[in-house]
Amino acid sequence: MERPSSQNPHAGDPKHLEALLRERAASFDRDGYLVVPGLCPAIVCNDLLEDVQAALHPVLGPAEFEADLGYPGAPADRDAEGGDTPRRLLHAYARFAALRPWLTGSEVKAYLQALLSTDGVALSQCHHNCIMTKYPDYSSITLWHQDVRYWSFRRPELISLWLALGEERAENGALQVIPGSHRKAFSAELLDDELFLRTDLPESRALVDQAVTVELNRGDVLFFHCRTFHAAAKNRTNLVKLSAVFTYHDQTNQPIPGTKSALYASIPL
Ligand SMILES: O=C(O)CCC(=O)C(=O)O
Repeated sequence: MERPSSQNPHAGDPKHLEALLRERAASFDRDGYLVVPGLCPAIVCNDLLEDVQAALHPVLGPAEFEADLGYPGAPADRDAEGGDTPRRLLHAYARFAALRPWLTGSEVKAYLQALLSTDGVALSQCHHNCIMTKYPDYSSITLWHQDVRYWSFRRPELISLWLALGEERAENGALQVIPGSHRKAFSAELLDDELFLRTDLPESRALVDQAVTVELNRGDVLFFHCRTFHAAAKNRTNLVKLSAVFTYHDQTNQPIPGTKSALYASIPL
């Protein structure tokens, strides 16, 4: 996939910034995803990487392991070979102080205000909020899905921020997205019992044929809508892939009380 040129939106004059954000919001609205190269400064990525490495060797909880999810290709259980392969370091907002000022800072906020069309943005502590790992050998395949399937908010209008902490390419399991899928209405038959897309049906095959692989470098950010279908393959390289993933919503779009989405308070930006 072609990557847009690197551009710091806050470097130019306010009029230019406004126009740039408007243009990018229109592209997000159409495609359901947006790549912003270099949105996270190198110093923030490097500090975070240091803390993440310390939390992975040995794995410090709370964490989720590939075997816990049982996605295709995952070790059968925690006692199987590769059973101790982590998938996600959880509660990343609370754990990784190096990232907090950037996650709630002016640049990220300006993007989310534009993409969500609101002044009041909040970061959810209940969804994603993790360091996503993809290890060689024992990482699994994530089938086509929409993140909103297990989320309970008044409106299915949340946006996730995926920060690459290293190169993301097809070979190491970069995310793939189906452009425009956040806007399509789907019949329930297209989804299996776990709400993954059934790719054996011609209608869903036609969708998957439009998929693009989102290639990222360290510091690049992918924003994607919670209804955008996405998937990822195994990591076929010998280096672990690390990404930080967080989800934001409009403050007027509150989680439904009593659901998992309401377990922890959101952080207003
Ligand atoms: O990196 C992957 O395997 C994709 C993860 C993903 O899509 C998810 O957890 O929702």
